[in-house]
Amino acid sequence: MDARSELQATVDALVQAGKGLLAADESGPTIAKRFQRIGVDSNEENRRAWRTLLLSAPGLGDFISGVILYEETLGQRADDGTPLPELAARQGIVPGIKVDKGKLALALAPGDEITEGLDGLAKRLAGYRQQGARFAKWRAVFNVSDSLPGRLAIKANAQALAAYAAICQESGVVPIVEPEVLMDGAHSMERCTEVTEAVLHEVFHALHRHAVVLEHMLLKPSMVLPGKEAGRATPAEVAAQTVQVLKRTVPAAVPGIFFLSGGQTPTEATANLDAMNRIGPFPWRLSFSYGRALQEPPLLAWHGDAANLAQAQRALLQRSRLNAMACLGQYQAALEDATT
Ligand code: 5MM
Repeated sequence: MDARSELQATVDALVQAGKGLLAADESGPTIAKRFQRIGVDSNEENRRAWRTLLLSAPGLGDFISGVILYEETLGQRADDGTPLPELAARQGIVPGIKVDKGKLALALAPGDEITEGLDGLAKRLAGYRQQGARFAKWRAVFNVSDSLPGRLAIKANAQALAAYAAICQESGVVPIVEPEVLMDGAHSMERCTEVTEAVLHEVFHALHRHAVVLEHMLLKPSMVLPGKEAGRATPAEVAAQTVQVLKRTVPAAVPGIFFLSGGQTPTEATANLDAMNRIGPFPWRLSFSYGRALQEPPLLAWHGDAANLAQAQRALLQRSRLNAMACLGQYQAALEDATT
């Protein structure tokens, strides 16, 4: 298969009606934070057990088309020796890999951050491909205040996202471009709208400059929401505002927009996605690429105890099913009470 057909095949496998992505790519410090909540030590064995539980949930492939993994997981095996990426692939779930190296303070721009990881990326991608990864993810983070993010942070992160996406495509790996406008703070929904629009404009300018093929990439944005300390917006408000920003900034050639949950509760993330899909049709598929909003219920059910495995897998399936319905605009809050 030539490189273009391979990228297209991966996009087709990921972008399916009524399916989304599971983000299970928490770095060391982040997974430690998640485990701390349930009193579980973040050692390699516990991380392997948790991610094996997720990827082996029977029927997960009915709702999940791809999973984003952390580098360590790519090399881990289930108890029977099956490599974890293969466990996903057996369920028809495409394995992907987080390739950024995290964020750090942007020099001479107080309060702003930049994501790093471009050095040696092409070489790393070749290794990840051998381990089964067919797509990648890079996350840029934007803090919000009256003055943040600054122009420099918007431009520098857009540039890095575009350079990453171009390197991925040249390596036969589909890039997911993730610009996250954070919910932290007391900013208004209007301020989030303004920042998200500015960020997405700059990201697509940079992608164009870097000759990234829009048909062979996916976007993973945050929804337009008020800051966490500024109260809540209704799903109808979130949907209207988010869709307006996307229509203004994301070219129709992009096949799929897979939202991050960003600190919303699992039910909020589902209801907001559903509200968007009720006001379609759109040129792109609108779906989910949730981490916390998919993993929180099964994590609380698991508690690090193998005896809770089946119950935790049922909780993951239930959340995945509800989000799959939201992709079709068919979610109903009453379904939250259904037994898992
Ligand atoms: C924003 O985080 C991404 C989506 O997860 P949520 O739905 O929970 O917001 C997630 O893929 C994130 O990029 C990974 O968890 C890696 O995060 P860290 O901070 O560990 O690099």
